[in-house]
Amino acid sequence: MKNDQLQNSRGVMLITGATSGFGAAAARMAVSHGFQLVLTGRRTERLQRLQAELGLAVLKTLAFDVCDLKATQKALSSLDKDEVPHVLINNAGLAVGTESVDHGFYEDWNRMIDTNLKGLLHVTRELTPRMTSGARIINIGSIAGRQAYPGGAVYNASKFAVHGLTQAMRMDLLPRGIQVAQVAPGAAETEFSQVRFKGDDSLAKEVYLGFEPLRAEDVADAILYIATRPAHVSIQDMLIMPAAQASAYHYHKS
Ligand code: NDP
Ligand code: 8X3
Repeated sequence: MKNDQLQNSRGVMLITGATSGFGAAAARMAVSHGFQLVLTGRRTERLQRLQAELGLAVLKTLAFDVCDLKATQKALSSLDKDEVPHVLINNAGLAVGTESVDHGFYEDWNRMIDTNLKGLLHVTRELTPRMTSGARIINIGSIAGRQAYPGGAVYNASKFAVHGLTQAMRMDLLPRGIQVAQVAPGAAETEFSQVRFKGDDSLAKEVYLGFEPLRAEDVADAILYIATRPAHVSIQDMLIMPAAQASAYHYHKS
């Protein structure tokens, strides 16, 4: 990014979970829209690679685990005034396992609740006091936060929580002029299923057989659409699905 482009910046976008999937795609797309970036995730090397790729548009990378409150506080308190986001993308999240509720693993359940719900709260609580009128927050929910499905119990619960939390956050932050939106995607091929199936590539690939899933860029496009609306326009909620998916249960597969 050149100096004159920096002066025309749309402001700072902070993305959690920028090391892969939706977060990385949103980071790349945000640069072409003129945002400056603060990129976060746990994998330092991925953050460094993205910074090398995106150059001066990246103001800072912060490697921390959103589940760890102290680490989150330490990382986010390092932001200078001009690095505080105008747009916060609460994207970091995961599903782990597909066991039914009578066979699930506490460790998996804790990871999902700690990341998808408590992690989102940690980041939001640390940043919102410093955010100013006109700022936007975009939470990444899911179709899994609208419709429960067998084997999804705790992931469903965490994303239903994001759905509710998004609405309450919008009400709480209304007097401060901070908009709060949710993007809720259906099936998208990222590293999501590799994480869910604990590194089993063939199970992960099977999820997307016989239909064309969303790409990370499709979701990034929705995020950037919301982030670039005029100040008086608030997109509150966007459900975005592959054409071959009608609901959490209905796929048209070849
Ligand atoms: P990816 O697995 O590709 O990306 C997940 C991102 O979250 C990574 O950058 C990862 O970074 C980060 N992350 C995970 N745990 C933590 C943590 N404890 N602390 C900090 N960062 C963390 O998946 P997606 O891009 O698909 O997922 C992004 C979001 O979208 C998630 O909230 C997911 O639930 C949601 N979603 C995904 C859908 C899909 O079908 N793919 C559909 C609907 C919603 P790192 O490992 O470096 O920490
Ligand atoms: C991820 C989409 O349908 O696998 O949130 O739950 S789904």
